[in-house]
Amino acid sequence: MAHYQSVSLIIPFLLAYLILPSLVYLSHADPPYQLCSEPGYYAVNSTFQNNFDNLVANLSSNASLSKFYSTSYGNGTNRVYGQYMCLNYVSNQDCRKCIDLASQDILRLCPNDTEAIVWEEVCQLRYSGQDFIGHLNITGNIWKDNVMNVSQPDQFKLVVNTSLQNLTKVAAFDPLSDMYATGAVEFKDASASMLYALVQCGRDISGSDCNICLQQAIKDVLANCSFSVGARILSRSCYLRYEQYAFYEGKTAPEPNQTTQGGSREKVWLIVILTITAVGLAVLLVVSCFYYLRIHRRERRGYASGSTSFMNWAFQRRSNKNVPDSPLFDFTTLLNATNYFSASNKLGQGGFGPVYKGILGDGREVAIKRLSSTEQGTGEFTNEVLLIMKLQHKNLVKLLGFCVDNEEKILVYEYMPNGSLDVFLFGLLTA
Ligand SMILES: *[C@@H]1O[C@H](CO)[C@@H](O)[C@H](O)[C@H]1NC(C)=O
Ligand SMILES: *[C@@H]1O[C@H](CO)[C@@H](O)[C@H](O)[C@H]1NC(C)=O
Ligand SMILES: *[C@@H]1O[C@H](CO)[C@@H](O)[C@H](O)[C@H]1NC(C)=O
Ligand SMILES: *[C@@H]1O[C@H](CO)[C@@H](O)[C@H](O)[C@H]1NC(C)=O
Ligand SMILES: *[C@@H]1O[C@H](CO)[C@@H](O)[C@H](O)[C@H]1NC(C)=O
Ligand SMILES: *[C@@H]1O[C@H](CO)[C@@H](O)[C@H](O)[C@H]1NC(C)=O
Ligand SMILES: *[C@@H]1O[C@H](CO)[C@@H](O)[C@H](O)[C@H]1NC(C)=O
Ligand SMILES: *[C@@H]1O[C@H](CO)[C@@H](O)[C@H](O)[C@H]1NC(C)=O
Ligand SMILES: *[C@@H]1O[C@H](CO)[C@@H](O)[C@H](O)[C@H]1NC(C)=O
Ligand SMILES: *[C@@H]1O[C@H](CO)[C@@H](O)[C@H](O)[C@H]1NC(C)=O
Ligand SMILES: CC(=O)N[C@H]1CO[C@H](CO)[C@@H](O)[C@@H]1O
Repeated sequence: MAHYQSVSLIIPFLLAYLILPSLVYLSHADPPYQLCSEPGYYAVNSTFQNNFDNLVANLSSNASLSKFYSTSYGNGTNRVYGQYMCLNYVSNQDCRKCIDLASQDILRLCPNDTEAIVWEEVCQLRYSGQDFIGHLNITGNIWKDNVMNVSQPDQFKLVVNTSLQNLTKVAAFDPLSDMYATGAVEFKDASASMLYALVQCGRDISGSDCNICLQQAIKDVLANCSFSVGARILSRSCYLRYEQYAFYEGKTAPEPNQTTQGGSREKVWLIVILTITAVGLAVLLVVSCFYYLRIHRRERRGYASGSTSFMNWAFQRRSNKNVPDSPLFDFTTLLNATNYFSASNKLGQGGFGPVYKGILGDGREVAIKRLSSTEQGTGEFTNEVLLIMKLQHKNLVKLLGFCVDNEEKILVYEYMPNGSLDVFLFGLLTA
């Protein structure tokens, strides 16, 4: 019977894996966002296009060196001006990745435009045939907010305002700030206890222009996003964001309540479709589990009976740390493998937590998923992971093991440089 119990335990786990990332995705703003110039296209194979291509390559190559850079390329009327800004908290390596992504998105979203700007999760990229460098332009800001609302909007608005005003003062007028400031203040709400905010200005504008830019952004955010638990303002020369979790420390959004109300019809349909798909997949999995277990039991008939239950297997594996392929990793090993979960090792953000690249002591490359929060108890978690490891298929990304240490629950996968279908299915890397 232990087999059947284990199988039934795995279903909610898999369902959570399949459905939750999609819900998280739907309840948050999802970049890229863009502003493209209305008139004005450059011709194919023109000097402008050639200059644009060079400019973007130049900006991109600089993104691994600094968080902010402006430059231009070409002469006369075909000169193209460009600028990028990465949020200060990201590593140079992630900045480079973000600008590379933005370079592709800006071409895709604003094809042949003589002027455009694109905002990604942690960076923005901008170019124009006009010289905008050092010139403030606060028109046409974009705001994005979370669909979830706070429970005390008036108090929240007040705290958001003072917090952002405080940070703006630092970013605009403290010469040591690099035109960047973050801060956290206490704010008790139904679903959270803190407010985390970030402001940043382009380093080409003056402190007083930075102040003007952020004041406009604060005005926009208070006028348009006052009920949201999180929001961001995308402006040409500055950026503003607040959340109820420490996003600038690499923290991820807490899981939303599954009883989330509101949202458009489209979203409801999406959730319905995703749920049906997930249930279908789960049923398929259960059927294959039963099939597998039946075959497996038949194979075992000739062997000693009684001690073959899954729980026993798990226990034996757990109690024998010298077994070379032990699935248990200790936390210190994983800390060393990921350079203390450094931002530069981060591969991406999954629905259940960030994923890091790690190198084990023996040189093996692994992908390490640090679950941000699970309701499961340690024993339950351990059994489910061991079952998944037993059931996994050759063609899926291999789960090598896991680690449970106090609050930490970590999954260790084989490293696949280019990702694959199950990476998406199991929410390993997708956000
Ligand atoms: C642009 O240039 C490429 C190579 O120089 C050429 O193959 C292509 O036909 C040109 N396209 C147009 C529309 O002129
Ligand atoms: C990168 O930026 C530095 C200044 O920050 C500049 O000297 C250098 O030329 C830039 N490199 C490229 C490839 O644009
Ligand atoms: C811009 O003009 C300078 C001097 O006139 C020339 O050396 C340079 O190659 C030109 N650059 C481009 C991209 O056309
Ligand atoms: C943009 O350029 C591509 C070729 O690079 C061309 O096929 C397309 O028609 C152009 N689009 C516009 C809106 O000019
Ligand atoms: C700001 O940028 C927009 C779009 O490029 C432009 O239409 C507008 O004239 C600019 N405003 C100022 C004050 O430069
Ligand atoms: C949040 O509040 C706004 C304004 O009252 C409302 O339009 C929106 O439906 C609310 N969203 C949720 C998820 O309750
Ligand atoms: C935010 O605070 C500033 C300065 O403290 C104040 O002038 C402004 O009116 C406040 N905005 C809102 C919407 O409360
Ligand atoms: C803003 O700054 C003032 C003075 O430094 C401080 O007393 C206050 O607690 C800060 N408020 C917030 C919300 O950060
Ligand atoms: C989420 O659910 C918990 C209990 O399940 C409830 O106390 C809390 O108010 C909910 N939060 C929101 C934002 O709806
Ligand atoms: C925010 O709201 C104000 C007034 O409610 C509106 O004038 C402004 O255009 C909005 N800002 C953005 C960026 O949509
Ligand atoms: C990578 C790249 O395109 N670099 C170019 C940046 O701009 C300078 C001139 O300003 C070129 O010489 C580089 O080749």
